[in-house]
Amino acid sequence: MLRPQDTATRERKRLDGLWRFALDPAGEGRTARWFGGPLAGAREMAVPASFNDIAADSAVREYVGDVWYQTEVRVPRGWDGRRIVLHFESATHRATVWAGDTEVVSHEGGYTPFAADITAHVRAGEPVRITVVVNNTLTFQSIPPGVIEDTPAGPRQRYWHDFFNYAGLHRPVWLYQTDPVHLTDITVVTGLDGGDGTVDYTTAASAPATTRVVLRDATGRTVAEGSGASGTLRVPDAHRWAPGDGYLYDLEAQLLGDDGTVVDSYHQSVGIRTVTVSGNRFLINGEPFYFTGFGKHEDLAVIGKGHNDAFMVHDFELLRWIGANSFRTSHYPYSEEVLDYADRQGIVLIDETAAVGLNMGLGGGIFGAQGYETFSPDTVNDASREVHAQAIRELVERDRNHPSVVLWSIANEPESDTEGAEDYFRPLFELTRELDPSRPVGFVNVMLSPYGKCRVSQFADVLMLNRYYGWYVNTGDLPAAERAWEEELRGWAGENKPIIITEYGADTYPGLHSVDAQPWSEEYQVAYLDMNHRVFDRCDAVVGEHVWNFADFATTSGVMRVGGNKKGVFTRDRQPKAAAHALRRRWRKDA
Ligand code: GCB
Repeated sequence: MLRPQDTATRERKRLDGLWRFALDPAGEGRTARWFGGPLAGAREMAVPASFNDIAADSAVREYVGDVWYQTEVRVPRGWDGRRIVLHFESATHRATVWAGDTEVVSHEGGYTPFAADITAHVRAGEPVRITVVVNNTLTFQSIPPGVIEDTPAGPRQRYWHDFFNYAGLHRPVWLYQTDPVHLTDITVVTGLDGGDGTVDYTTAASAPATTRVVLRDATGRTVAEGSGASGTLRVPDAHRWAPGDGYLYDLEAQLLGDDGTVVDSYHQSVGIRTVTVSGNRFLINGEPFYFTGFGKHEDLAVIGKGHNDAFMVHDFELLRWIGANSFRTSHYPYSEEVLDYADRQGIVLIDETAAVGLNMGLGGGIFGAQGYETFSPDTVNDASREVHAQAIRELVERDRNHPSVVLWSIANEPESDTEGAEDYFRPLFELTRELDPSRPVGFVNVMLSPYGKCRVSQFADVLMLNRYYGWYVNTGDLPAAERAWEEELRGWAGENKPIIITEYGADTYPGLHSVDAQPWSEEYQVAYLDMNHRVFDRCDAVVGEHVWNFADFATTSGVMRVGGNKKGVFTRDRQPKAAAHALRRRWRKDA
């Protein structure tokens, strides 16, 4: 699926703004055909944004079930005879869409795009009513999983991941038009041959047509041309995409009509670079790369997981300020704006699916919540795995052309020390490699499944470890933590694979100070990070350090969380804690 673009042959219209919005606690809207007319009793709701924190109402914030969104859009007059598509960048966690009275598409999974060809249901120059029912329920067959439990206050959503279950239309919605004969897909894979770059491209179209491609450099100069639906372009003396140097070429693919006119044109940015794993090294363009950065979240006051350009640019400025060269899209695929911006900024990404919380031994990221078996016919089962497989397919399809993405993470902290886990994950690793042989594949290992016990890391090209020595274990005892951590890490290092520490962190209440570095104080966060860094620096196989987390973020409430997770190096409104300055001294040799 190609993302909407304005090109010489395509036009798009963004449907953001205030939509009508209604909760459906009785679950009656579908049978009562709420899509059949203006939504009764609706309030207004901002799109894109999570709906949860917008209303000052806990019934909205904690709501579980169907919510309805509706808007009316006029199809531009000039779009007569064109193919007209309605495109959602995401709907969390699933949605069904109607154009007028006609159901046009349903989609499962909260963080990947979907679209419907609505040409047959609209007329150029006329308005069309768009109604969307978004459902935010998590079950054992959703990614991420969850369960609805009855409480005296009514049904409550429970889940095993440690961030608030924000939902709704978080990302832009588009209406766009193309020629009836159009490009449907473009894939690029780049390589290096001495100083030259190679770009393997594959295009697909809705009907047989002549295809032409032109590759231009950042100044607009043509550097290579090709014809045919697929082929290889050669770029003499290529400017490589590299960490810190987000140099992009522009590949324009064109479909030609019978008379030789261009009927469709689509632009794909291309960063020429390679990614390989060799022994315990992670190589970008053949050179060892050391990841510095964070696990992040899409999480902001009021708009929840709504994308915001100003915050995105600011976050990347802070990444540069602190000396971070990378981050992980923990724990779901991020907005495509973020991926595009990372490409242009030369920021390296570990791209993660929404498969978080497949571990019923953890509660909200914290040890101890019991009561369910993770992998069983009644919990996470074969049907769940197929949903997970589809989430991987959609992630790889969406993000495979981004040079910033160097590693797939197919799950965060699943149960991984059991036979059930091994059986569940083996085919998912195979699938990911089949979909994209050009990148390494991994998953993020949890502390409950330490070296010697994990049965899933055997499938991974890179070991990604989340460890909280000195926080959840050896709390406040950094000397003991340092010994235990180093001992475990030495075990992993024997595997001869690169190790990225994908999480290490300590909750820190901003402004809390203590002379002797007590847990929760800013001093402790600094001392905790220092201890970790001593351990990493003694272990050659460690090729990266991602602190948990870039910023404080919202979670469900609980005795372990004070107004959310406070492991941020920045507060939720992006003020630095003492640890931010300490990290800057470590990561920026020039600071
Ligand atoms: C983890 C999880 C992350 C949590 C973090 C914590 O291991 O991957 O989602 O937020 O721990 O702070 O407990």
